[in-house]
Amino acid sequence: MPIARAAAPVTLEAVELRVLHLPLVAPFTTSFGTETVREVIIVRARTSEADGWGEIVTQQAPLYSSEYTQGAWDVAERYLVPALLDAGTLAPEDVAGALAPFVGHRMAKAGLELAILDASLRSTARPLGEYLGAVRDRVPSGVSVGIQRDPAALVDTVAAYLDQGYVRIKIKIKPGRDVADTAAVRDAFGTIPLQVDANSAYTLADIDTLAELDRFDLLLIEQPLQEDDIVDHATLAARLRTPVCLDESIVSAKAAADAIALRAASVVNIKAGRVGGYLEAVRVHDLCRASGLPVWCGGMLETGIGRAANAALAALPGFTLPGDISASDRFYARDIVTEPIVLEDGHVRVPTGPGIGVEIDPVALEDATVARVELRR
Ligand code: NPG
Repeated sequence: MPIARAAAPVTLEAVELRVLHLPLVAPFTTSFGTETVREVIIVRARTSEADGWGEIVTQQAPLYSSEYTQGAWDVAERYLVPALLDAGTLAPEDVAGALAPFVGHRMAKAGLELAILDASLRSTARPLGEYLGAVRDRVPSGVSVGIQRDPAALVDTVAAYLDQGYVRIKIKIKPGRDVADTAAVRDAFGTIPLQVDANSAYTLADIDTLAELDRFDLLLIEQPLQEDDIVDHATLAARLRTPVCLDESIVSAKAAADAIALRAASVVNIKAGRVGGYLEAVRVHDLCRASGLPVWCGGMLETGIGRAANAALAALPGFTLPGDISASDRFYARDIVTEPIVLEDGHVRVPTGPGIGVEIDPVALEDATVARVELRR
């Protein structure tokens, strides 16, 4: 029986959108490119009851998925925010329905829903974790390591994260930077919990190379094939001993149900932005749990806003693998919240304050802002 989730309705008066540019402490390289500055949209929902904060986790360019920051900004400003302002008084559970007529744009919808959910929960002093169904007060923290110059540099980078206490390592791979990189990390650090992420960089023609990874006893291989290659993922999963985990392909609870039915995945990465919000993320969690699949919480280089919300989500009972919920300083020298998430004994704490449980640092927010708009009723 799913837990009933009913948060207080709020009356939306205005929505502020900001584009932030946050420099990364080190370049982050994946199969789709290198990021040195995080571009992200922060949402502030002004309601009669309280203000709430959300984060739209798009990247500057549509490389991870079809969504990108200027596209999210445009659809939010032109369609999504006006629909919410028209709705007037609404409960967080009504947001997805109010936005459902607009196809896609899940990251934009997720950021808006989080801001309204945060406002609602703050108005009744209720923590997000409690609302979502958290059963833990801290969650194990894994780190996602970008592709480095060469395997030796990768070993050095991983060593530094292990020294900091991260309990699970994920390395990014791409064709030509897979078996040797994985072997180098296994050779250097033995049986540490290790997984790889391909971000859709392979096709079934690479099946023999991907099968070579079986000898490394990985926790999983994440999203080896394209977003819409569900049947090919099933073919691959039948051949590999390494569990196949889907990320980009799982855009909704329905997509998760289909992937499970087709045996395309035996593990699921849950990202609220990718599935259109934290409420849909809980539905993906519930479905996977009922089907016996482990899930873990993915990351999109979130600021302190999204990082706090992810920690709350990852405290649900089905999150049995460590997530990409690293400390704020893994990416940022200066976060936009007053108490950025820190690593404590390999774990991060689930915030216990009202709503997302963190406060915004107004100066840091202003300093990082490169565009701002406020839409009113
Ligand atoms: O710890 O927040 C984090 C980053 C985790 O590797 C990570 N994210 O494919 O999962 C991913 C990847 C990503 C980064 C995706 C940037 C999209 C943009």
